[in-house]
Amino acid sequence: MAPLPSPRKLTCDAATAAVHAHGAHVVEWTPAGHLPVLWMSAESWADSDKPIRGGIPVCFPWFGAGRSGGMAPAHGYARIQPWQMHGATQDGDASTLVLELAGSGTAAFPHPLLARLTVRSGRELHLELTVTNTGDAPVTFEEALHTYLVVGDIRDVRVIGLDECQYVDKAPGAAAGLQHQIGDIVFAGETDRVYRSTDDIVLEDPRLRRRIIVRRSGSANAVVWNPWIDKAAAMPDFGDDEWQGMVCIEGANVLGDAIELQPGASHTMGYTLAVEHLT
Ligand code: TA6
Repeated sequence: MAPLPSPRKLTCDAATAAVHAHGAHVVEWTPAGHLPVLWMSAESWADSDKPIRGGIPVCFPWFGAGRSGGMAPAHGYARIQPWQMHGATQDGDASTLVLELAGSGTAAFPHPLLARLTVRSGRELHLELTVTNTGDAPVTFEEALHTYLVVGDIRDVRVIGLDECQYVDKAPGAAAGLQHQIGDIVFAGETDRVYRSTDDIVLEDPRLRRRIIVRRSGSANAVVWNPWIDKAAAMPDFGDDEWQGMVCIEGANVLGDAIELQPGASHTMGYTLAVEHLT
């Protein structure tokens, strides 16, 4: 275990961002004229063998404990591996960074895959996760860009755009089977849902007087998570009261929407954040 080096800063007139080679982890994105958009726990680990709490964890090549359970580490190995970071480039009003992780997998997941994350920080934040099957057999994997967003107070926000979508409710004691979203999502307890959705999602935050728009491509699922009181208290890398100031809205391909790649094939999932002031 070693302490993490400082992240790579991406600065341009339109925004400031920071990216760790550890896990290809975006830990900051602040567009000009706005408050920071990505939430980071004050209690986050900063060790080379642990995931960072906050920002945009890259969950790959499985989500949670995997589709059949029992997989470790949680959310896959990619977020605790050192990715190869290529040089940053500037184009007009954005800075772009490419990171890659190649490997033959693990004993539990013995599949050679190449993952490439492209981060483009400007007036919007755009991520593309491209996975290539570098082996000679088909492989099925899960992926999520597990984005933590800053909110003024989780009890005041609403998530718009998932109305009528089906979801799996992973909160403790939740009903089994597919549920059906009625209207906007508001928060009054631990919320942990995997939606089937390809539409844009809007986080409306009256306290910070802004809306955050989440746009996805190549992503069949959106995950919405807030740990609330008990789960926050149970996580050593999450402050007991920090649940009030964050929500995760993730782009993903998980569970029944896991991606199968033939040898030599690639798949790209896109995830974009935009911020607007509420007038
Ligand atoms: O995306 C929501 C979720 O799967 C929750 O179930 C919770 O476990 C969260 O991810 C955080 O997982 P982590 O392994 O980063 O603590």
